[in-house]
Amino acid sequence: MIWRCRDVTYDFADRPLVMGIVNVTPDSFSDGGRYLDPGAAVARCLELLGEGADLVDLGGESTRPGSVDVPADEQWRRLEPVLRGLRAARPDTVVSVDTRSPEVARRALATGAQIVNDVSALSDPAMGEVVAGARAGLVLMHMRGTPATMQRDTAYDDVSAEVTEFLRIRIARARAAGVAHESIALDPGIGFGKSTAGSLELLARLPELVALDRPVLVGVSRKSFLARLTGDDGPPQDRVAASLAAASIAVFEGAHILRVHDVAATVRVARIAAAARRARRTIA
Ligand code: HH2
Repeated sequence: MIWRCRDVTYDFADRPLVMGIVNVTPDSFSDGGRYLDPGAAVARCLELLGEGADLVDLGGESTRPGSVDVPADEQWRRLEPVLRGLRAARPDTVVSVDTRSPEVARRALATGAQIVNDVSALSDPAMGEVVAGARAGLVLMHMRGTPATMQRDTAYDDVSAEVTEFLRIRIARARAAGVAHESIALDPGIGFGKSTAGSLELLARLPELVALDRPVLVGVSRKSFLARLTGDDGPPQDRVAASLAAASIAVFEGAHILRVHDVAATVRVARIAAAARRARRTIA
């Protein structure tokens, strides 16, 4: 299995990738307001890389439940100085840009980003052409509706089958726009229009998504379903242990990429879970 992202190719031979999250937003659910200053955002990226992140995911728009769309110009106003600052400080950094906007993606790719993380999975058809034109990596994520509406209806007949079928169709959309099969990664969208039970079921049935034969990215870091399970009512920063437990399960069930806030701990957890997964394969 390989994932081609412009001039970078990942092969996932020995361990999953750890993608460090930096949200350049005033309102993200966990780190909102902390990295709005470009210098602070670049410093956070360097910190996460120092902790062992393989790549960083930069976002200029929160997609937490109930959030409202941020215009492309405003997203880019937030992201541009961070992308440029990071390139100056660490030119070899692999950058993913978390955006649903083809215009933001186009500008980010022109400024050196390698991956577009589109939580709407090409809802705007222009996105496919932008990604294809740059031969960039593409993350297709399942979401029901939009961030503003997605938690209104979280009931599914069969959540895993529906997510897998949705992503199969979006792979075809990406391919039709010219995106190479080897550049596509998939994400079940934990917490995006999912109940707690639905999020757990998606983790437990991750092998169904892995069977589509593309790298699978999982984002459980500090999400609220974890707090509902542990009964903690503290801030998202208190959900680190719960996040690590969920990340470990994701890797054991076949995840290739973990999108996380807490990089140093996740890198270690991912190594153990990946080793256990390999051991199981050896037995089977
Ligand atoms: N989760 C969030 C944002 N982007 N992208 C992918 N591919 N998968 C995810 O699970 C995912 C994502 C939400 O987390 P965060 O970025 O921390 O918060 P916010 O959306 O409030 O900025």
